[in-house]
Amino acid sequence: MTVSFEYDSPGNDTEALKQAIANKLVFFIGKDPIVAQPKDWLNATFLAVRDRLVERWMRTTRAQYSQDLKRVYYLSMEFLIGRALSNALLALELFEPVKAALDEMGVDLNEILDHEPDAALGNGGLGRLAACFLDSMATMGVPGFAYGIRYDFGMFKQRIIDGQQVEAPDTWLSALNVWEFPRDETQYVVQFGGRIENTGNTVHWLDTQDVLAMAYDYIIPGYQTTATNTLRLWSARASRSINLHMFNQGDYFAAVEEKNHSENVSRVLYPDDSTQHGKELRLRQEYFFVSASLQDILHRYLFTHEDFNQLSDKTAIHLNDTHPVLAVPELMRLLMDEFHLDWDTAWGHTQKIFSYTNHTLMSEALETWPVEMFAHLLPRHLKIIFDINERFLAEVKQRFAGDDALISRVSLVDESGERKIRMAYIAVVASHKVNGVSALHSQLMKSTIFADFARIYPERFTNVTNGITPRRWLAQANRPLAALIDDKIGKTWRVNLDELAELKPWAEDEDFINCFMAAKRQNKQRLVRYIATHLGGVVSPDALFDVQVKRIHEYKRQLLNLLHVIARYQYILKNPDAAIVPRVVIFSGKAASAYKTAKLLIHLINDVGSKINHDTRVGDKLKVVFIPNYSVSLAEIIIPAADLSEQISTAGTEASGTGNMKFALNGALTIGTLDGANIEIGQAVGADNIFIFGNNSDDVQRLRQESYNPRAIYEADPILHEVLNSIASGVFSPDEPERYRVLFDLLVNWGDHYQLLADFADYVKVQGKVDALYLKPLEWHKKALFNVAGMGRFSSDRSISEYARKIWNSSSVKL
Ligand code: DL6
Repeated sequence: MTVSFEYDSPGNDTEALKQAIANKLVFFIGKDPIVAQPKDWLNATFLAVRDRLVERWMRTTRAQYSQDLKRVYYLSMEFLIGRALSNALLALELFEPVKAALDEMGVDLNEILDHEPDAALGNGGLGRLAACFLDSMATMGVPGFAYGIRYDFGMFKQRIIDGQQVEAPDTWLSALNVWEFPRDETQYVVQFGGRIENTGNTVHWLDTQDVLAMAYDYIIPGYQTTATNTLRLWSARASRSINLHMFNQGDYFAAVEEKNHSENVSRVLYPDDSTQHGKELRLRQEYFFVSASLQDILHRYLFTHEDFNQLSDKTAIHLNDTHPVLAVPELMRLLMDEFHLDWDTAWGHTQKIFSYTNHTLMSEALETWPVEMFAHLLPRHLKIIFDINERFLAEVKQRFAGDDALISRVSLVDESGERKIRMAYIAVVASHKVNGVSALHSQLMKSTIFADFARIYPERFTNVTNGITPRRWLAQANRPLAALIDDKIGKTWRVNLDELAELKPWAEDEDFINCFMAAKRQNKQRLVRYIATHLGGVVSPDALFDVQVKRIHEYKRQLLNLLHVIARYQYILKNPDAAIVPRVVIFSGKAASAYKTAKLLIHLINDVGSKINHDTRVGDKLKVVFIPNYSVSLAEIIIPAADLSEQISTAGTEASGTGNMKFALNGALTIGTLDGANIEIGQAVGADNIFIFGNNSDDVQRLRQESYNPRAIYEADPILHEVLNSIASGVFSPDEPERYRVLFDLLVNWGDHYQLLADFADYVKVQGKVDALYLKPLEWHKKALFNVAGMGRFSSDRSISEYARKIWNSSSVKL
């Protein structure tokens, strides 16, 4: 029986909003307005805004069901979402009305927004890309549904103590989280361990230790559309049967222990995006979330279908990197063992359903798992992987007869030492499409890590260059610039970023350029205030803001940036009367907690900063600032304030980069290598409007294979020589002169793997060109405007429409 009833749609005028917020404050939060704290107002506002989304959410879900659309499931271990309220206000176009309503109640919206903790369920680029994609999928009506883990502790909080990174837990869930909908009724059993037993054609997985996965839903609002999507995060709960059994026997302590052990699965996000940590727990996490997600996906499918005939027509599952690859054997297991499909039918669906994005070529980030660990934790899945492998290798043998080396190279099991399962290879074999994230990366993917597979399955490989959502990264983060753009070309660039190209003619209008400069200055002043409040330092907005914010990693070469900073410092000391463009060099980023070199780099940045910033001979000519605890919300303050964007990875190592896009969209000029999406940004904004330096990826490869001699470069370049000697001899660490010796050795004596020295001279030379241009503000800002105007292609809406067309074959919901 269908119950039909009416409900009032909540109003959006100031009076209705005031009433709604006040009601939430009193009746939900239970606070008298007289004593309510900013946090209470935040939650009350959150709840009032959420009400205005729920109706859209239900309508979208109903439409998706009734139109029986193909659903796109995005599986990702990471979603670096940041704050939700300001984003929802923007999507609903409620920022001004809510601000007015709160104003009338004596509450400052901007102040309470600052009290929302970031949802930091990701490490860096991969997780933030997932968040941008959620925004675009909702905005474009792609029937998307994303799955991940509701970590109790997200990305660690970084504090800098005595110049060094200190990690503290991110307790983002300690306060009331009014944005999520706990779904007590949506829980799935996830099995681990045990043994398998065959009866006839049926395989049983028995004697397992079970954990429950409980769903928490988050509404993902689309911008200026009633379409929304859902992010469903899984939280681990101890399986009830275990608890009851132990409690009944009176062994309370063991029952609680067991409970804690089970629930550890969703406790913490691994603070490392390139190496495997706490190996077994990480594997458990991966299986936990894909098993729950796959059960949920099939459950939803069966809600409106009676058999599996249409499964692959109605379902696309996207693997965001290799972390969710266990979804492949899990789908096979469910279809065969639970729903009794035969292998060929199950595999036919699997290959049509899955697609996979690779986000890195770095071997340490390509997951492998010891066969032994697999056998002990996921015996049924190991068997399925072996079966997939057997069939796959038989196909390869038949097609490439006699090429035995190929067989062992492409086997899903690495037999070269300890036997290991190659997760990326499973992803390629099981997916109908595999994409890289920039043109260069996709091409290198085919010529390096997946060269053999590109021969076997050439039609599978494709490229979808990354993108960023213009809603968060321009409309929300940079209100002064957004307002200026609205004034000239209207507001629809938010959903059609190509329209930014209409700004180009305005480069000839000096008044407009002056307004453009004024917007940048406003953003710089906001950052200056942030630095003053949080770090106590004074920097001048007149200086060139030279910014490198991203994970701290050797391949991203923050050290190359620092070598230039030191060279500049030494130049200033030697040439006290020389005219020099004042610069504030800003760094921000976290190092994986176990990554010693990266942590040492943070220490060096802070030591160099402390020396330079206190040297009265330098004054405002040069300042170095390390802003702790980089996060999405901090990026929203830093990026719009940048003049210069440092994208200086060794060519061929940064798969795409998305920070590079955010900076250019906010009118910073890029200094960068021919790496990742920098290349495409250069093509889009014009070679005259970007500073490219250094070796390209072919040069890097050639040097690596042939004759790279960093010591010779060090000895031949007096500037570099002096810079490196100052680091090695303790100029920046007089209390411990040997502290940075290892960095010197890495560069000069141990091969300089990321070829900093090869690019140093050109980098310094091009930095000189940056200075020269900055002395001509009109010219500089014209070029900056060409950057903004050229960024249409880098909207995540474009990326998502490519995924929908080339990979998922999905269509949008009609509302
Ligand atoms: O594709 C998103 C993002 C790229 O923009 C970065 O270039 C790339 O480094 C990053 N990869 C990761 C690590 N991946 N793994 N595993 O975050 O992806």
